[in-house]
Amino acid sequence: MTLYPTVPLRDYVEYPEDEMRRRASSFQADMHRRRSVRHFSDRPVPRQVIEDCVRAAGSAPSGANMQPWYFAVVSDPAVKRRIREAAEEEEREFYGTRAPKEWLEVLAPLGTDEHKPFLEEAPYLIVIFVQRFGVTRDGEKYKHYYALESVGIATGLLIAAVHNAGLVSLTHTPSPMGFLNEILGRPENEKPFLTLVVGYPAADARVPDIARKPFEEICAFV
Ligand code: IYR
Repeated sequence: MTLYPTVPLRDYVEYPEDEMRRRASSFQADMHRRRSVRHFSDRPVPRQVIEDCVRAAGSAPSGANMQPWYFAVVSDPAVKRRIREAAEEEEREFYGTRAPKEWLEVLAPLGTDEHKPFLEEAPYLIVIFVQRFGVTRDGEKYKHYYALESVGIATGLLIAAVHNAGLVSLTHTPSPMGFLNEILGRPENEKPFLTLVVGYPAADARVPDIARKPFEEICAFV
Protein backbone atom coordinates (compact mmCIF):
# COMPACT_ATOMS: atom_id res chain seq x y z
CA MET A 1 0.00 0.00 0.00
CA THR A 2 1.28 3.46 -0.85
CA LEU A 3 -0.34 6.63 0.41
CA TYR A 4 -1.41 9.25 -2.07
CA PRO A 5 1.03 12.16 -2.05
CA THR A 6 -0.54 15.20 -0.35
CA VAL A 7 -0.75 18.85 -1.36
CA PRO A 8 -1.58 21.93 0.71
CA LEU A 9 -5.28 22.88 0.98
CA ARG A 10 -4.67 25.76 -1.40
CA ASP A 11 -8.17 26.56 -2.64
CA TYR A 12 -9.91 26.85 0.72
CA VAL A 13 -11.52 30.25 1.31
CA GLU A 14 -12.50 31.48 4.78
CA TYR A 15 -15.08 34.27 4.99
CA PRO A 16 -15.32 36.81 7.78
CA GLU A 17 -18.18 35.80 10.07
CA ASP A 18 -20.65 38.45 8.88
CA GLU A 19 -20.06 37.40 5.30
CA MET A 20 -20.35 33.74 6.28
CA ARG A 21 -23.77 34.45 7.82
CA ARG A 22 -24.91 36.36 4.75
CA ARG A 23 -23.78 33.66 2.37
CA ALA A 24 -25.38 30.84 4.37
CA SER A 25 -28.64 32.74 4.65
CA SER A 26 -28.85 33.83 1.05
CA PHE A 27 -27.90 30.36 -0.24
CA GLN A 28 -30.65 28.66 1.73
CA ALA A 29 -33.18 31.29 0.64
CA ASP A 30 -32.17 30.79 -2.97
CA MET A 31 -32.38 27.01 -2.67
CA HIS A 32 -35.87 27.37 -1.26
CA ARG A 33 -36.92 29.13 -4.47
CA ARG A 34 -36.15 25.93 -6.38
CA ARG A 35 -39.17 24.02 -7.60
CA SER A 36 -39.49 20.83 -9.59
CA VAL A 37 -41.13 21.91 -12.82
CA ARG A 38 -43.08 19.73 -15.24
CA HIS A 39 -43.86 22.33 -17.90
CA PHE A 40 -40.84 23.19 -20.04
CA SER A 41 -40.17 25.67 -22.79
CA ASP A 42 -38.32 24.43 -25.89
CA ARG A 43 -36.11 27.52 -25.73
CA PRO A 44 -32.50 26.50 -26.28
CA VAL A 45 -29.99 26.55 -23.42
CA PRO A 46 -26.28 27.11 -24.05
CA ARG A 47 -24.44 23.81 -24.05
CA GLN A 48 -21.62 25.38 -22.01
CA VAL A 49 -24.01 26.01 -19.12
CA ILE A 50 -25.04 22.35 -19.03
CA GLU A 51 -21.39 21.33 -19.21
CA ASP A 52 -20.56 23.55 -16.25
CA CYS A 53 -23.47 22.15 -14.24
CA VAL A 54 -22.22 18.61 -14.90
CA ARG A 55 -18.70 19.70 -13.93
CA ALA A 56 -20.16 20.91 -10.62
CA ALA A 57 -21.87 17.53 -10.16
CA GLY A 58 -18.58 15.77 -10.85
CA SER A 59 -17.03 17.60 -7.88
CA ALA A 60 -19.12 15.55 -5.45
CA PRO A 61 -17.42 13.48 -2.76
CA SER A 62 -17.61 9.74 -3.40
CA GLY A 63 -16.85 6.47 -1.65
CA ALA A 64 -13.07 5.87 -1.82
CA ASN A 65 -12.98 8.62 -4.47
CA MET A 66 -14.29 6.16 -7.06
CA GLN A 67 -16.57 8.74 -8.69
CA PRO A 68 -19.08 6.09 -9.74
CA TRP A 69 -21.16 8.27 -12.04
CA TYR A 70 -21.71 8.93 -15.71
CA PHE A 71 -23.81 11.73 -17.17
CA ALA A 72 -25.29 11.17 -20.62
CA VAL A 73 -26.56 14.50 -21.91
CA VAL A 74 -29.26 14.19 -24.54
CA SER A 75 -30.34 17.04 -26.81
CA ASP A 76 -30.90 15.21 -30.12
CA PRO A 77 -34.67 15.34 -30.79
CA ALA A 78 -34.68 11.81 -32.24
CA VAL A 79 -33.04 10.38 -29.11
CA LYS A 80 -35.35 12.39 -26.86
CA ARG A 81 -38.31 10.96 -28.77
CA ARG A 82 -37.08 7.40 -28.32
CA ILE A 83 -36.61 8.03 -24.60
CA ARG A 84 -40.08 9.55 -24.32
CA GLU A 85 -41.68 6.64 -26.15
CA ALA A 86 -39.90 4.03 -24.03
CA ALA A 87 -40.55 5.93 -20.77
CA GLU A 88 -44.23 6.36 -21.56
CA GLU A 89 -44.54 2.65 -22.28
CA GLU A 90 -43.11 1.84 -18.82
CA GLU A 91 -45.22 4.54 -17.21
CA ARG A 92 -48.41 3.19 -18.81
CA GLU A 93 -47.64 -0.10 -17.11
CA PHE A 94 -46.79 1.67 -13.86
CA TYR A 95 -49.93 3.77 -13.68
CA GLY A 96 -52.13 1.08 -15.22
CA THR A 97 -51.12 -2.08 -13.35
CA ARG A 98 -47.73 -2.09 -11.67
CA ALA A 99 -48.01 0.63 -9.02
CA PRO A 100 -49.57 -0.36 -5.71
CA LYS A 101 -52.77 1.50 -4.84
CA GLU A 102 -51.12 3.36 -1.93
CA TRP A 103 -48.41 4.70 -4.23
CA LEU A 104 -50.94 5.99 -6.76
CA GLU A 105 -52.84 7.63 -3.91
CA VAL A 106 -49.88 9.75 -2.81
CA LEU A 107 -49.07 10.65 -6.41
CA ALA A 108 -52.66 11.62 -7.29
CA PRO A 109 -52.51 15.16 -5.81
CA LEU A 110 -49.45 15.88 -7.98
CA GLY A 111 -51.46 15.07 -11.10
CA THR A 112 -48.71 12.99 -12.69
CA ASP A 113 -49.61 10.37 -15.26
CA GLU A 114 -48.06 8.33 -18.05
CA HIS A 115 -47.79 11.31 -20.42
CA LYS A 116 -44.26 12.75 -20.42
CA PRO A 117 -44.19 15.50 -23.07
CA PHE A 118 -41.36 17.25 -21.21
CA LEU A 119 -39.01 14.47 -22.32
CA GLU A 120 -39.24 15.95 -25.82
CA GLU A 121 -39.97 19.59 -25.06
CA ALA A 122 -37.08 20.34 -22.72
CA PRO A 123 -33.78 21.09 -24.49
CA TYR A 124 -31.73 18.72 -22.32
CA LEU A 125 -32.17 15.39 -20.60
CA ILE A 126 -29.28 14.49 -18.34
CA VAL A 127 -29.39 10.76 -17.75
CA ILE A 128 -27.37 9.94 -14.65
CA PHE A 129 -25.92 6.45 -14.42
CA VAL A 130 -24.52 4.79 -11.32
CA GLN A 131 -21.60 2.42 -11.77
CA ARG A 132 -22.19 -0.22 -9.10
CA PHE A 133 -18.80 -1.63 -9.98
CA GLY A 134 -15.82 -0.47 -12.01
CA VAL A 135 -14.05 -2.42 -14.74
CA THR A 136 -10.26 -2.49 -15.11
CA ARG A 137 -8.54 -2.31 -18.48
CA ASP A 138 -8.32 -6.12 -18.53
CA GLY A 139 -12.03 -6.41 -17.91
CA GLU A 140 -11.86 -7.23 -14.21
CA LYS A 141 -14.69 -6.00 -12.03
CA TYR A 142 -14.16 -4.21 -8.72
CA LYS A 143 -16.72 -2.90 -6.28
CA HIS A 144 -17.62 0.77 -6.00
CA TYR A 145 -18.35 1.53 -2.35
CA TYR A 146 -21.34 3.68 -1.42
CA ALA A 147 -22.10 4.07 -5.11
CA LEU A 148 -25.75 5.05 -4.62
CA GLU A 149 -24.94 7.55 -1.89
CA SER A 150 -22.20 9.07 -4.05
CA VAL A 151 -24.40 9.43 -7.11
CA GLY A 152 -27.21 10.83 -4.95
CA ILE A 153 -24.86 13.54 -3.71
CA ALA A 154 -23.64 14.30 -7.25
CA THR A 155 -27.23 14.55 -8.43
CA GLY A 156 -28.03 16.99 -5.62
CA LEU A 157 -25.14 19.17 -6.69
CA LEU A 158 -26.33 18.98 -10.29
CA ILE A 159 -29.84 20.08 -9.32
CA ALA A 160 -28.40 22.97 -7.28
CA ALA A 161 -26.10 23.98 -10.15
CA VAL A 162 -28.97 23.99 -12.64
CA HIS A 163 -31.05 26.12 -10.27
CA ASN A 164 -28.10 28.44 -9.66
CA ALA A 165 -27.83 28.97 -13.44
CA GLY A 166 -31.45 30.15 -13.56
CA LEU A 167 -32.85 27.02 -15.17
CA VAL A 168 -35.39 24.54 -13.86
CA SER A 169 -35.27 20.78 -13.59
CA LEU A 170 -37.37 17.73 -12.95
CA THR A 171 -36.13 14.47 -11.49
CA HIS A 172 -37.78 11.82 -13.60
CA THR A 173 -37.61 8.14 -12.73
CA PRO A 174 -39.45 5.80 -15.07
CA SER A 175 -39.22 2.33 -13.65
CA PRO A 176 -37.61 0.12 -14.78
CA MET A 177 -35.14 2.26 -16.74
CA GLY A 178 -33.10 -0.42 -18.51
CA PHE A 179 -34.15 1.00 -21.89
CA LEU A 180 -31.81 3.94 -21.24
CA ASN A 181 -28.75 1.65 -21.43
CA GLU A 182 -29.91 0.42 -24.78
CA ILE A 183 -30.81 3.81 -26.26
CA LEU A 184 -27.68 5.52 -24.94
CA GLY A 185 -25.31 2.59 -25.51
CA ARG A 186 -24.15 2.40 -21.89
CA PRO A 187 -22.36 -0.71 -20.57
CA GLU A 188 -23.85 -3.25 -18.18
CA ASN A 189 -21.91 -2.05 -15.14
CA GLU A 190 -23.96 1.15 -15.30
CA LYS A 191 -27.52 1.42 -14.06
CA PRO A 192 -29.73 4.45 -14.78
CA PHE A 193 -30.12 6.40 -11.52
CA LEU A 194 -32.47 9.08 -12.72
CA THR A 195 -33.11 11.42 -15.60
CA LEU A 196 -32.84 15.13 -14.93
CA VAL A 197 -34.98 17.15 -17.33
CA VAL A 198 -33.44 20.62 -17.73
CA GLY A 199 -34.48 23.83 -19.42
CA TYR A 200 -36.43 27.05 -19.08
CA PRO A 201 -39.91 26.79 -17.61
CA ALA A 202 -42.83 27.20 -20.02
CA ALA A 203 -44.28 30.72 -19.88
CA ASP A 204 -47.44 29.33 -18.30
CA ALA A 205 -45.71 26.78 -16.05
CA ARG A 206 -47.58 25.98 -12.86
CA VAL A 207 -46.43 24.05 -9.81
CA PRO A 208 -48.37 22.38 -7.01
CA ASP A 209 -48.97 24.56 -3.96
CA ILE A 210 -46.99 22.42 -1.53
CA ALA A 211 -44.73 23.35 1.35
CA ARG A 212 -41.48 22.16 2.81
CA LYS A 213 -41.39 20.68 6.29
CA PRO A 214 -40.68 23.25 9.01
CA PHE A 215 -37.10 23.38 10.17
CA GLU A 216 -37.97 22.03 13.63
CA GLU A 217 -39.33 18.91 12.01
CA ILE A 218 -36.23 18.15 9.98
CA CYS A 219 -33.47 19.11 12.40
CA ALA A 220 -32.47 19.04 16.04
CA PHE A 221 -29.22 20.11 17.63
CA VAL A 222 -28.57 17.21 19.96
N1 IYR B 1 -42.07 7.53 -12.27
C1 IYR B 1 -43.45 7.95 -12.34
C2 IYR B 1 -44.11 7.98 -11.02
C3 IYR B 1 -43.69 8.97 -10.03
C4 IYR B 1 -43.19 8.53 -8.82
C5 IYR B 1 -42.86 9.42 -7.84
I1 IYR B 1 -42.25 8.73 -6.06
C6 IYR B 1 -43.01 10.81 -8.06
O1 IYR B 1 -42.66 11.71 -7.06
C7 IYR B 1 -43.53 11.24 -9.25
C8 IYR B 1 -43.85 10.30 -10.23
C9 IYR B 1 -43.57 9.29 -13.09
O2 IYR B 1 -42.56 9.91 -13.39
O3 IYR B 1 -44.68 9.69 -13.39
